[in-house]
Amino acid sequence: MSYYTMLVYMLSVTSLRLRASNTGVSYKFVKIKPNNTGPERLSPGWVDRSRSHCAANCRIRFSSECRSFMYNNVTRLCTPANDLVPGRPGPTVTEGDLYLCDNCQPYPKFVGYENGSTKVAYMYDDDFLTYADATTACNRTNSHLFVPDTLEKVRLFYTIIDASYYTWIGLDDRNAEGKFVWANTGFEIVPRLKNLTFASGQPDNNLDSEDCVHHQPGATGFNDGNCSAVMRFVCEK
Ligand SMILES: [Ca+2]
Ligand SMILES: [Ca+2]
Repeated sequence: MSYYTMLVYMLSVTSLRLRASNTGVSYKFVKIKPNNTGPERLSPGWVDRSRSHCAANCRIRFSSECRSFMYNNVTRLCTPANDLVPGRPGPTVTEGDLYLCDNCQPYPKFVGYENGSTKVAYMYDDDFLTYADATTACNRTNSHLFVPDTLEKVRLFYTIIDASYYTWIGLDDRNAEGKFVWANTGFEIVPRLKNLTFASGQPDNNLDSEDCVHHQPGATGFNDGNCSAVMRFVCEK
């Protein structure tokens, strides 16, 4: 075997092994009974051939976002879903039974919170990203930067974070100077909440370059900072 033939042989074996390991991954889904948690639906369901095809198609279409699915044995409706979140409803009669992935790779875990009319799932990330990158990171998990648009959610925000780290919230005036809008709705923060939640003297658009809002260690309230700074962030959905 020439050196070249051997190299080609080694490369082909390697790629075969890679393909085998790629296609050889089988995900184990176990049937569970939801209690006070329910799955987050990823899209409307479709009629599938079988429960195992439903599982496979869920993974193919939604990759690692497919963490669970619902399957109706009679109608064969297959509904793809994500993590289980407290406060979400379990499967309906139409959706059938709930199956949860037992051996999926770790996925950002959202924590459910419910108090009166406040019902959110949040994830405190330990990455340090710019405001735009943090926004993208949240969007990848079908979420947005945390929006403390009520006093209850402001209080919740401070219980989620480690206050010794700079942390983005979903509020910025990137589009119109001085008009701070929420990441989820685009609505402007109401003056009362703005007065209550920003640190004294903020927002000040320092050096004409501060458009993104964050928690600042040691400050009693939010600050508008430079969007290119890298800091921790909280996602919400
Ligand atoms: Ca500004
Ligand atoms: Ca500032």
